[in-house]
Amino acid sequence: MGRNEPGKVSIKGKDINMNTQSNKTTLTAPDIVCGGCANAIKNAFGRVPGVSEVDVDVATKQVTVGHEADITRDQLAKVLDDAGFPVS
Ligand SMILES: [Cu+2]
Repeated sequence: MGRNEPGKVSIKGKDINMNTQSNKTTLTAPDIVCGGCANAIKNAFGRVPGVSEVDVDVATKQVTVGHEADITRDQLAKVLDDAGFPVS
């Protein structure tokens, strides 16, 4: 009891992590058709500083990116675009 978790504060009952300010953005790219596409997209985002996680759902053609708060949706869309998967 009484153990403090560094960086965690509670505001009005909601736990907020002050260490990693991260956002999640979901983008849809209709050209995602198979696991190869998913791997290519994961590799592309793996080279982007500030991106912490990437989840690609081939069935729904959705890419969910965990990233630092100062990365915009447009920047993420450009990464997908450059990898050959234009965002709808
Ligand atoms: Cu593919």
